[in-house]
Amino acid sequence: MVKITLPSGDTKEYTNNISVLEAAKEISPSLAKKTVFATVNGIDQPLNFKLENDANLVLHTKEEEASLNSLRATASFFLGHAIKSFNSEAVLGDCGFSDDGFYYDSDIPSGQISADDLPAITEILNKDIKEKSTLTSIHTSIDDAINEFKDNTYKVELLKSLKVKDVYINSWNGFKDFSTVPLYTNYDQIKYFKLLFVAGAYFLGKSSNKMFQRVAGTAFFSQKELDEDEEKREIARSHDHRVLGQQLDLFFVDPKIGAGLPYWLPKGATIRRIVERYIIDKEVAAGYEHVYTPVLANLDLYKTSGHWAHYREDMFPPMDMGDDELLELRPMNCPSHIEVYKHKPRSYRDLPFRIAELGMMHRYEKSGALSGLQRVREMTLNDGHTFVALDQIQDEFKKVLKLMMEVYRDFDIKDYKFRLSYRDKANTEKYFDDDEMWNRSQSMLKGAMDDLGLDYYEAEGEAAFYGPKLDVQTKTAMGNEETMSTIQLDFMQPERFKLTYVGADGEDHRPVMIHRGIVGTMERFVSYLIEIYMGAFPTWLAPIQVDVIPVNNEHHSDYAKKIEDDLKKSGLRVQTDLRNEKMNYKIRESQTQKIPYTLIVGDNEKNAGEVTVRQYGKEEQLTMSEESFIKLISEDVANFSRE
Ligand code: THR
Repeated sequence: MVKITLPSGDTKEYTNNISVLEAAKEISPSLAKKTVFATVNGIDQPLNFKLENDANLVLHTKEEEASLNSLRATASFFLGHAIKSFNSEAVLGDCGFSDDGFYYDSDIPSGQISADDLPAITEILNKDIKEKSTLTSIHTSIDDAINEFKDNTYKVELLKSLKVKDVYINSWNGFKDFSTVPLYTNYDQIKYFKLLFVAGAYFLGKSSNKMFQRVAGTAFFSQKELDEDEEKREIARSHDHRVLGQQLDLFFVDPKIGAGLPYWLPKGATIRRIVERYIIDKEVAAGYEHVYTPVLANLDLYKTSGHWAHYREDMFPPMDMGDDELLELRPMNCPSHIEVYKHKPRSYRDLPFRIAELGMMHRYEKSGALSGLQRVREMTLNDGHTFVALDQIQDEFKKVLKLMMEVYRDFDIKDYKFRLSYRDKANTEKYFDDDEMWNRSQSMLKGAMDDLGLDYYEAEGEAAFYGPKLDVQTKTAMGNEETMSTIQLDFMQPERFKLTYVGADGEDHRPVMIHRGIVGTMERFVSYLIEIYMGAFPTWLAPIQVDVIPVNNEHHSDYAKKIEDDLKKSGLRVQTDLRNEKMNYKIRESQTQKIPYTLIVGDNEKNAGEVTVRQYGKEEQLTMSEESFIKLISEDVANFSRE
């Protein structure tokens, strides 16, 4: 017999070897139904764990978050098995539960899982879950687990990276995996789940590591919760720039023409042009000189810069032009700007020397990681490189940060975090192996942030190969974290290119480079704007600012056109809707297209030289003179905000 003590202090005697589930049933069958796992003498154990000795027993029921984690870890385990059944070549990587679901990362050498494969994988999952085999989930030490998974280097690395001392080795029908929580061994209860998407995920979350394909899903204990979650995701989708990009005719990406190569449609291009003009003006005012440099260069340039040795995985293969000429699409603009610096001898009087460009570059992102305008293969970076003397670093860093803050204020960007991105010391393939340089530049960057009293978090393995970065991290509507702006310190490339300036002492000195992107790439920045504004852009950014609607095409088109012309002369972006549709339909359309101002013009307006104004999202209408409207909208544009 074993004696079990419950949290209430009550004790019960059972025959030896009774399982947790059976013990729960003895207490109450309805309690047993709700139990997912138990804590036995302080250690979490699955339902089919056998109670062999006297124990303190705490049952965990479905209401607890830990139980939901166990359910999702179990779903993740079966997902791993389903992926392996779907393609036996799949190498399995990270897996488990997350805040809002579960996931499994895999790498299939001959191809990749796409969203189209999710129904087939779901079918395998459903079949597996119905199969009545025993699932074991055995508590074990990390060291034993490392030994158990020694054939899969990824699993071994994952185990080593864990902060806990023990894990669970899970087995089912010959399939083995590990988890950090005990699985829900009554796995036929995994009924309310859904696979949601496929995305790229770097191993251990470090962008310097290999990218796996992540299949993500969610699971709950009831249909109701699954439905509520679906509703929440629906709201997120209404922010999703890919959905809005299509609805509002802003851009498209067609994998048949080129995956990750976006086409900017007129309205999207207008937003981009406004951002480009805005940022160029801002930078010129801040002392940057704008240049244009080529997207193609001799491969040697990227051999000198170090990109070829440390960044090759992200680069397109060189184009062999014959006669030993190899041309490379640039993955970054820094080497081009270095060439601008090198073009003439520089003196200390030229420093800080600030070069900027809306520089187009190409990076070979894995197809699974591509997403609308957020993750692309061709991008235009609002790039800038400042060449400074050692004692100018701090000051220039602060200037860049100030510029960044002004830009954020103008675009109303509030939701972001600062990340100090360091190298991964162990990864000498990705990062220049120079401890002194890294220690110096990392502590300089951290020192500058501490001086400014700004909050940040630190991340290893996120630095550029040539130096540490201050990254500004934002969240996409779908919850992914992306870098928007970046400020980077680089001692390496000036060294490799042997850059010099003549100092006040008449001697040659080595400058330091600060790389920076303020609004980041046009692609990612515009996608961010689409998402934060949900397509309802403030007037200064809206691709169409005014929609003029005649009450009756026959009688009021001329007046509508006249208004359009007048407004255009005032520099506004206007369209007149002369389609053969009813006025109310056109007004609705104007709202669907989220146009800031709709002007309705009929007899009264025509006779009085007025317009009836309706603002996006508002019901009331105001009639005013044309001049008053021009004044109103001009103030709105100048204020950079709809409010
Ligand atoms: N080279 C840097 C980058 O691509 C920019 O200069 C910011 O991240």
